Amino acid sequence: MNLRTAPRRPGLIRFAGWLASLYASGALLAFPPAPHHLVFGVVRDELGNPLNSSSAEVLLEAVGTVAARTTVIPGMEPGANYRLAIPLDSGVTPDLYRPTALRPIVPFRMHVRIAGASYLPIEMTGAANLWTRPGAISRVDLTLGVDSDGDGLPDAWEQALIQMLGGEIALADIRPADDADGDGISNLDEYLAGTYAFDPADGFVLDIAAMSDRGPVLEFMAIRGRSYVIHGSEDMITWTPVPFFLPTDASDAPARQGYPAGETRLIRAAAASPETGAPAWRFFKLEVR
Ligand SMILES: [Ca+2]
Ligand SMILES: [Ca+2]
Repeated sequence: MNLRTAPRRPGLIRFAGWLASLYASGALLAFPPAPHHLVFGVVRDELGNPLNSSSAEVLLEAVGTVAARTTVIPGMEPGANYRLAIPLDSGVTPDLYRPTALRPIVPFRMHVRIAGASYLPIEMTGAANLWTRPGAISRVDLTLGVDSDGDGLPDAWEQALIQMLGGEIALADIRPADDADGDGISNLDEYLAGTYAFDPADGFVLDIAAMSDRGPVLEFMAIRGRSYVIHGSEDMITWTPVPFFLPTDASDAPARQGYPAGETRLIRAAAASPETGAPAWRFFKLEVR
């Protein structure tokens, strides 16, 4: 029997050393973990109103375990009442840096828990979403309630609209892109803005109510739970946010960048003067979140 021993060759040793260093660097990639994926948005009730209770919790569940949770904070910031940092693993090694960390691609679902009851938001009732982007920020608005025709509008909101339209039509006759009251605002946009989709006189309107020494006074109906930002333009092409003052603001208070509505009421907003050298605002529009 001939036993042959492979000669030691410097080149092979260097190659093995290169492999070892590659493995070591691969292990390093798994810790620290990939950056969190930040999810934020609005949790709305079945009538479209942003949740006004701080006893609600948003939970992200993946593979049967709760990976992250946060509390709903009414009026937290314009256009958001929750913010959830989701731990993501870099997925390089078999062991997750912590048991609840998500791999870069994993199905997940978000639940909302209120007073011990768990609600699956409409947006999560289809196929589970995939999580893919460490370090990114996603907006995920969540709507509670049942959406039996799957059009994104909760049944309760559609039924209320059907009653106000005479009760003769079915859920399937209420479509998000339709304009039930013919005021130029789609049913979906009325749902999001909190305006009456059956009343053409109730819409999402921004008026110039007066001129003050500070500038134009703009008027709009603010709906509880929504946030509003005014934009101005000189040419209807380039728009910039317009800071403004409310009549109740102290004379030395800084201008507001937006208005989070704690109640439904008419708002009169005096636009601040544009910064020196900036174009004058001649047109205004209102954004609701
Ligand atoms: Ca529906
Ligand atoms: Ca409408």
